[in-house]
Amino acid sequence: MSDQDKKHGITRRGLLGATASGAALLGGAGGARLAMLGGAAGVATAASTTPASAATDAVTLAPGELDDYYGFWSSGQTGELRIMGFPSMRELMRVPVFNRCSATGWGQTNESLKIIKDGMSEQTRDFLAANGKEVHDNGDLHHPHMSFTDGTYDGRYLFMNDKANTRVARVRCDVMKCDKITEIPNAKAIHGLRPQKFPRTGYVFANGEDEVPMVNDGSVLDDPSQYVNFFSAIDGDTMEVAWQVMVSGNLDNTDCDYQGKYAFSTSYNSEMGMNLAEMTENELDHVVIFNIAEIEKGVANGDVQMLNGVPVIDGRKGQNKKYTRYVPIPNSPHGINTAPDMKHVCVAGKLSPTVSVLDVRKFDALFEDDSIDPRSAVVAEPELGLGPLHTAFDGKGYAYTTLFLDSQMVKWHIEDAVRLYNGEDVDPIVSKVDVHYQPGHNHTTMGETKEADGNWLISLNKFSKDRFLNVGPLKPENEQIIDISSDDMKVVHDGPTFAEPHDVILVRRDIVNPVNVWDRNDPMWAETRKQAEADGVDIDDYMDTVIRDGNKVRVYMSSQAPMFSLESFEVNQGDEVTVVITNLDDIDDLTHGFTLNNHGVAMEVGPQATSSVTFTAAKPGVYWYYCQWFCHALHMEMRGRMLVKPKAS
Ligand code: RUQ
Ligand code: CUA
Repeated sequence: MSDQDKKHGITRRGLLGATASGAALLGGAGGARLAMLGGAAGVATAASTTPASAATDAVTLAPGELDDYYGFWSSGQTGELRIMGFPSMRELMRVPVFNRCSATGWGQTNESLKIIKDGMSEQTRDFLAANGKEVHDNGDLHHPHMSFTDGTYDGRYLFMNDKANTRVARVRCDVMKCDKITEIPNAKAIHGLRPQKFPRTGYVFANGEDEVPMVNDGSVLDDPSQYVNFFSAIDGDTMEVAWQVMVSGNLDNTDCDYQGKYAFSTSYNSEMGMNLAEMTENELDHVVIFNIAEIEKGVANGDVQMLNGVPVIDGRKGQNKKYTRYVPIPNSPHGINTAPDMKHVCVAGKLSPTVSVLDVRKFDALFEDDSIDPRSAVVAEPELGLGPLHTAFDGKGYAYTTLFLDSQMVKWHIEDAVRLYNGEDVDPIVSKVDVHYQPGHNHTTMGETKEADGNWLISLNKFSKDRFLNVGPLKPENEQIIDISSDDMKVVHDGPTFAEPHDVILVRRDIVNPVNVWDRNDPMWAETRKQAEADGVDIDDYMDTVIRDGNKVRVYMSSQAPMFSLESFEVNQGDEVTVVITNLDDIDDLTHGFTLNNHGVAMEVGPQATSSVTFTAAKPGVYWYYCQWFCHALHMEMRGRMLVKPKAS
């Protein structure tokens, strides 16, 4: 414990508990219970153990040393994916997905615009046009997850959600670029997302969080009795929505089994409440279990309604119980995580101090006989502490749950919790450690696969408060690495990050094998290639061709350090100009760029890649373009001029 901690520790932590529950959650009918939670938080966190020094070395790598794991990080409302080296926590790369990226031109290049627009609905296109935009330039990326084969990561793809604009995206792990974005119809606010674990991905399961009328066209407005929610299964290969299930209540997080039979989602608003008091009213909410084979059968037999091109199964409560079962769970459950023992599913209670443990082997019976009480699938419900949100696993039978209100991580034993539930006198809790502060997600190395190795645990804390130099009212979040090699967990590293890393996966480095140089036949620029062929230009070769096509001008050039093939090109004021560039350098790390002065135009052109950008040359005059990626001793000289001839008036 530091001197500062000694001085302020307990009082400050007590205050934090009160603030988090009091300010953020208090109010309405649930207020009294929540206030109690906040008050108790101060008491529960009296013990404090802070950084041991020896273990810190393990997370510090000498210059030139490589990490053992890739960390794929969400960035929340920043909208991008981040790649970190783990455990050093060195940020390696940012992959733009739902955001607009100034460095790479994501959201501006023709190649990226095609990816973003291809999966967009007609309504969104019209809406954006009415707002003078082509694409959304924001997103809220919570949950990045890798594709699976046979219960473990396979290094093909990463999938992720956009809660802000109801989308699911895919990133190719060979080049670490986004190649598909699908707007999910019918559902609103895609939140929880997980790929199918077995036999492979397969489906990407995604939850809609916001309740809206089934057909949301304005004909029904303030009548929540007609609101529904949708669970979506997206085909991970095509990125098209395969089917959806209409459910009762809203949907929060989701996961699936290791057998390929079931997916399951938490609902914190089984009440279908429209305000805080209503949403937190019931002592029990639920987990919905989805029977994948039965749903597929239902879709094949036409037991669906088609909504916006998607077959939708009615899986609401009280409907046919062969598609879904609803397991009552206390209270406003949030995280749901399947253990690497391939049997247990841990559902974090959030407002309940419990984690409910479901046994997937009990699910068959629920669907074979719909008179069986769905609660029979619950095999343990240990009381762990206040504000349980997410659970991670070490592959050795232990689970690690974040306690938001207690600002702690609790290590507990799953089978012991089952024994306790069966009336045996055992305490499943092994230890608790303070984290700083208010943890949401946590993750262990390979922890959501059957290859969980139990080497490291990370806690993603929503508040950093006093842990770093003050940078003003907006503080970074704090991610803490926890050594779990012994029963006593030790916090060994603080890592600040910008808005807001909800979630992360930690992937063994041998699984991820990106290329160094692009393949010239990459589909990323297939459209551009087609246009070039029509123009008689070979984009795989040196090119310095300007094609005029009415008031459209296509400028083809190649780049090779330290030169563009065109030192200048001329267009007329008002022309629609497309600049196509192939980077002919085929060396590691030799990226060029194209930035056009005072035109808001910039793009990355990786080694052996082709990129293009289109704009209107509206201003007469001389404008320099330059390479914005430092590529050579004469990088500054890597530039040229666009000459814009004034309109004859
Ligand atoms: S949720 S803090 Cu968006 Cu992953 Cu639980
Ligand atoms: Cu090319 Cu800098």
